[in-house]
Amino acid sequence: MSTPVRAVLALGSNLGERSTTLSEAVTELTSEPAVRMCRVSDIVQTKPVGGPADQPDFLNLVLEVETTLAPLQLLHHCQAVEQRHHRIREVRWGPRTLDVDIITYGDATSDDETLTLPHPRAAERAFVLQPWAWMDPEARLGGDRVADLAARAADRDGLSVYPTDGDG
Ligand code: A4P
Ligand code: MG
Repeated sequence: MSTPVRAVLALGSNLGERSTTLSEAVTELTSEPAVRMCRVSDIVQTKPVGGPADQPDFLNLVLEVETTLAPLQLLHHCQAVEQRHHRIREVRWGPRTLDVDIITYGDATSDDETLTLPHPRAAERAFVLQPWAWMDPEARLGGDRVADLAARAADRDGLSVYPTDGDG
């Protein structure tokens, strides 16, 4: 049995029943016996970064897990959960029912385009950094405090906490 590794996942949705999709995805991601839930952030509503100008706002959250899956096994698990939500992805950075990205996998680093670690754009995105910093005020990414990166991110003003009794 391999030693469990802490990984941080970022989830986003801007089509359909967004908050329901996110909470089902958290359940599905952590129902796999090799993936144990550690912490989950609040849901934030965020202005789209990149992609078509007129796409709807996103809901985003961050999930910390402990896993014995290897990095590529974890990526395939995340992609299987995306597929269960009939993800539509016609345009890069365009609207999607569910996006699951691996932000960090322990201290692993990789330039492989199939799985780049840490996620190459996470350090500049408040929609990942801010919920992560609220969930884990001590979190660090590439030597920086995640909270500091969040405060500097260009999209930080487009973000608000989404009420948990929201209708999706
Ligand atoms: N891939 C490489 N590294 C990773 C990783 N660390 N985690 C590869 C997950 N996947 C990784 O991703 C394309 C390929 O990236 C995959 O085949 C995988 O092998 P994708 O999820 O299929 O496509 P995508 O999401 O359209 O593209 P991309 O480049 O991953 O987009 P991003 O960077 O994830 O950005 N604005 C707001 N407010 N909220 C959002 O959630 N999301 C995006 C997507 C843009 N703007 C957003 C949001
Ligand atoms: Mg993605």
